[in-house]
Amino acid sequence: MQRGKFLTIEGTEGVGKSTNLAFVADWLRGRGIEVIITREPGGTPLAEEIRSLLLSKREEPFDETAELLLVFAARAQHLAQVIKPALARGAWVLSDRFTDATFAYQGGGRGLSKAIIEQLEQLVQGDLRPDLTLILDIDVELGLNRARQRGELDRFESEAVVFFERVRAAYRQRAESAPNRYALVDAGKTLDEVQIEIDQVLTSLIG
Ligand code: Z5A
Repeated sequence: MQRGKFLTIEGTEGVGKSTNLAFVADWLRGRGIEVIITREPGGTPLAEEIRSLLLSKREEPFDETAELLLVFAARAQHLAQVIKPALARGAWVLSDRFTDATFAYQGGGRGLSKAIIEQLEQLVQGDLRPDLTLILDIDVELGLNRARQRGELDRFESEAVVFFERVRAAYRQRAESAPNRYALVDAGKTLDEVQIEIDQVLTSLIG
């Protein structure tokens, strides 16, 4: 059995990940591919509990290393229960965020060491990396305006603009460092234009 492909979608707030995730899933299913949709942090009942811990606002300051370790704890569970079994039986996995979000939010945003994140990545994932990561890129203020229209903000969404500028820069840097693994999509365009670009990326992936 041929291993399925592992696709992830990333970006800063209000960039349209959820909207375009559904588009990618429909696109692949329309070509007869079995697709599992999942997300991080989360994707299993236990990992979703960790997600609630990470996203909820609290009075106690959240230690940045504790945050980093919780993200990877959720990921270990997600990989073991969902991602690896699905890939092994030939299904494709489409995840709303994965480890690039850790490099962007905990690395870029919080300023934690890239080398430490890489060590945890190796510990938790071994050699498993996404086959393709779509990074939706948008002006931070424009994305935050879209996100704020959805109502109450979670712990991450409440960060300052400068935090998201660092997150965005880290994503862009990753895209530039490995153009074969990443597709950087301009998400500031209309939804139709964004999806034309995603269609082209997927067409070249399928070959
Ligand atoms: N996090 C972390 O720190 N470290 C990690 O390792 C991981 C995660 C894995 C939860 O993520 C938090 O976890 C996240 C980072 C942290 N920070 N936050 N917040 P999340 O992915 O669940 O949360 P989110 O970023 O808020 O994602 P979201 O709810 O899926 O929102 P979205 O992707 O931005 O997209 P959307 O709902 O599809 O779009 C937003 C609105 O814009 C919506 O009304 C759309 O109709 C509209 N939209 C979309 N595209 C367009 C275009 N092209 N034009 C106009 N309007 C558009």
